[in-house]
Amino acid sequence: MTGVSTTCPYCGVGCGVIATPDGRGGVQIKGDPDHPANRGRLCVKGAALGETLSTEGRLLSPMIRGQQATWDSALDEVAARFSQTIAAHGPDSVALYVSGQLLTEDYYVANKLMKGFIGSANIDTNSRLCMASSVAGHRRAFGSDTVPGQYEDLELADLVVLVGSNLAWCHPVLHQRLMAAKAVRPALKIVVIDPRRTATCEGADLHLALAPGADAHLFNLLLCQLADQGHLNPDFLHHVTGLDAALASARISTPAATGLPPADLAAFLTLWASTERVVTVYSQGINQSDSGTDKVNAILNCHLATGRIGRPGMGPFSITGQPNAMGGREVGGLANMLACHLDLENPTHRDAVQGFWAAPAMATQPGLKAVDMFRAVEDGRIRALWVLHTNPAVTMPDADRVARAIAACDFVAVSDLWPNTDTARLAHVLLPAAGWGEKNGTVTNSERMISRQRGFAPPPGQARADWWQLAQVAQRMGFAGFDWDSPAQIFDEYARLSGVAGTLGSDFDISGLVGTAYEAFAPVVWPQAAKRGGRFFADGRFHTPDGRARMMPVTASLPAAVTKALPFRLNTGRVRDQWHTMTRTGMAPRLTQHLGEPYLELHPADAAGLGLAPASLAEVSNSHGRCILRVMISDKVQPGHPFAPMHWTGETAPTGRIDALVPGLTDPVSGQPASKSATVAIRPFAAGWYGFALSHRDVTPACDYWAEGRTAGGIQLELAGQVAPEDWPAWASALFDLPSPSAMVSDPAQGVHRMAFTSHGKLVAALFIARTPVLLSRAHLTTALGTTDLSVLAGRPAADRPDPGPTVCACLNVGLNTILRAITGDGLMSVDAIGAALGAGTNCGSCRPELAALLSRHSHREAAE
Ligand SMILES: Nc1nc2c(c(=O)[nH]1)N[C@H]1C(S)=C(S)[C@@H](COP(=O)(O)OP(=O)(O)OC[C@H]3O[C@@H](n4cnc5c(=O)[nH]c(N)nc54)[C@H](O)[C@@H]3O)O[C@H]1N2
Ligand SMILES: Nc1nc2c(c(=O)[nH]1)N[C@H]1C(S)=C(S)[C@@H](COP(=O)(O)OP(=O)(O)OC[C@H]3O[C@@H](n4cnc5c(=O)[nH]c(N)nc54)[C@H](O)[C@@H]3O)O[C@H]1N2
Ligand code: SF4
Ligand SMILES: [Mo]
Repeated sequence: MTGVSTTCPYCGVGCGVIATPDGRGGVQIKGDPDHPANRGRLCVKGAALGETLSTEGRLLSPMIRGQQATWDSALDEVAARFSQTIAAHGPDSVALYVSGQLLTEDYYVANKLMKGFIGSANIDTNSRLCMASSVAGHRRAFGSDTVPGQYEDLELADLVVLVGSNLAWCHPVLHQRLMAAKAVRPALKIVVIDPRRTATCEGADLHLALAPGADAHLFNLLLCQLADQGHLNPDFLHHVTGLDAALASARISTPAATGLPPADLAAFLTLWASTERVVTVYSQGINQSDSGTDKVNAILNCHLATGRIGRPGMGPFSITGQPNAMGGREVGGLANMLACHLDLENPTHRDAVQGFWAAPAMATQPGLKAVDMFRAVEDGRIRALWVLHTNPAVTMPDADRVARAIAACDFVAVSDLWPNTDTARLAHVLLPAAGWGEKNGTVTNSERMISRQRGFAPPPGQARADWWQLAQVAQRMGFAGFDWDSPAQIFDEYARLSGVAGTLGSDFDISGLVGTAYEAFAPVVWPQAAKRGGRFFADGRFHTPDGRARMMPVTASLPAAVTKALPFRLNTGRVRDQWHTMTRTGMAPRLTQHLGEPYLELHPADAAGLGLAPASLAEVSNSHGRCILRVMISDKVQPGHPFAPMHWTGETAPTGRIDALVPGLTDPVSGQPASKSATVAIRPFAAGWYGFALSHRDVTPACDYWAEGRTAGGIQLELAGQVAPEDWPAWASALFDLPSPSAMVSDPAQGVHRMAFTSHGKLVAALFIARTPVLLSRAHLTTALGTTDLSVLAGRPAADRPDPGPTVCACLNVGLNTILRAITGDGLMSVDAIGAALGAGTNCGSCRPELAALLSRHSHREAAE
């Protein structure tokens, strides 16, 4: 079969992928050289897509209360429960919770069903946890939710400022484009603003490790500097209102509030002020805050005041996280929006959409935003809920409370690929969804480029596309206008509606795509008018009532202070090789090797104060919940401000669900939760024993702490408990569900127990127990599964096979020790030299910032010696 061109299902960069099924069940994945977003590049997650397509364990048929069911009965059940609930309690007693990973066509159907036919706007999306503050900031400033710029602006700029964005790990291909531009033109300066020293700081000219949450102070100070030093743009300010009020508020901010060294602060302010071509990229470090909308506007204010917007190489750039976060905003997936950038609260807009849809019951008021929606589920205002393509029992703030609310809801339907996600396990009706590569539709990336996702394999079992599920339920609820045969027809209807929106002044008018050849559809940026070059606002025309942009007065605030009882502020976010709740990336062994366990990155001074040793376990808690996390001591975080990743779940590490600790505190304008600033207490977890296990098949340990990761031949488990079992062989047999071990090494006085289980002479499971964290080479041990080599019980690699250490380059499987040996032993001096010697960093390039960090650490050491 020839390659199918499609779009990566992960981040908002929206890279083109060529997928070529090999005819033997496998799929070869390559970057699409013709896709304008990536020109053939892929990051490590994209490159590993082929390893995540196994259908083993997939949800293959609808289930009603744990029993297999037909599509007819499952869809009838969802429709009937929704209709009955509405009849008894009104339209606001039902809700849809959807996702920025849905395709535009899925999203369109969900939105039409809820806002036009059920007559409630209780449809919200995980974009509330992600982009809502940017949406609200854009609408306040521009009158519309419009991202003005294009990716190439990062390459054309003289200064790129990355605020609260770990671009190197979260938008790797865009980061590579930026670094490539800087390599050609070193005058391009890069500044990273992040309390944490991330991989993105490698290759940056300046890192501002500001006080957490102090961004609005920083941009207020910048606005003052712009005004005081003659950098305002009087011509552009004719198109802008609110300068004086914004400046008056900005004047209250003080340098001290930023926590920055005065020289660094001054360097940044001068650089930004004096550089015309400046792009300010921002992401979750800005959005996920209880004053996220203000922070967005503090950034937009500076670009509006200088007129640095919508022209090549300049502008504010809110970068989207999910593959279709932008498409969902365009289609009106948020509870307070209508389709095509129209306004739910504007009667003219509502009437136009109602007329177009021939809708019987338009919602007239915004629905509940995610956090409030789950509160309403909790207190019974919402009695029927349908969750599609998201895992709120893990990723919502106050996740334990959200999980309890879902569990207690009268009726819950979940559409997912897998039956065992933390959310799916709580459903009454489970609907098997067709996944990436099995379905068709469109997505919009961060630069407003619409691309096709195309199927290249049939869905397994009875799995069906999300749009089809939604349209079927709508029809079974008795609604007309949901009888499409294909996503192409839905896209066409949507494009026509956008034409109606265009006549009402909306910028989102893609009616030029009506009747487009859907199969051959090539990536296209809207607006399509060529003279704009895909950018907005250089002409000073905005979508506000008076056509002028609005600078907003921003009274900068800081997150509420920590307390004596909860003295640490917990930052959360992503790791390089995992995607959210790991339902896809968790399947690829090579993606587990980089950072394979939930951890707490803690400053050495904090660790010393708490008596926490490297690789020990910490118990992190507050009134919302409790986690147990592996301690990673690092001066990349500031004292008092540890960091933990968001990826682990009840399936992979039940005590690693970080949102159990995050309060449901939200921004008052956008409703976006403050996911990066929970206050917590930390203390050592009193582990009586630590363990590491390998198993050729999935097992569920019964102990205080466990974390699972996939390896080439099965799974690996990190384990710990307070009280050691009396009989380790019996405990191990029960864990693996296997008869007694075939080999064992024990030193009970030292608390050391090692045992191997074989089947037909081959290693199928192994357990390593110690009183202190198990310091054995995981990379070495995991290669033993399925072999006859029982020397693993010795726990050390043989002399002829040096331990490669933890994986740095996941594509070519090159470990830390191998790289360090080459740097020190062979005197390698550059990332390219490492690539030439070991291959590391030469495939997708995602690890290049880490290679650069290893090199710089080594050269520092040499300089100090
Ligand atoms: N590998 C990977 N990539 C992804 C994803 C993934 O799951 N894995 N998810 C995608 C999605 S949906 C999204 S939304 C994006 C998110 O992309 P990013 O926003 O880049 O990622 P995060 O790690 O959530 O947070 C970014 C940074 O904000 C910093 N930060 C925390 N508090 C503050 C603060 O007060 N001020 C400032 N300036 N910075 C702060 C954190 O230290 C962190 O480094 O990533 C997308 N890409
Ligand atoms: N503490 C903390 N919490 C956070 C964040 C943070 O930075 N810190 N970030 C927040 C952000 S920005 C985001 S975007 C969210 C992400 O959080 P979620 O959206 O909850 O996480 P995912 O793992 O992406 O969930 C997607 C689900 O859809 C399923 N799925 C995959 N393909 C399909 C399909 O084609 N159809 C259907 N129906 N289902 C499918 C997957 O198996 C999975 O269960 O997390 C938020 N939560
Ligand atoms: S940067 Fe990586 S995850 Fe993002 S779209 Fe491209 S290949 Fe996919
Ligand atoms: Mo996101």
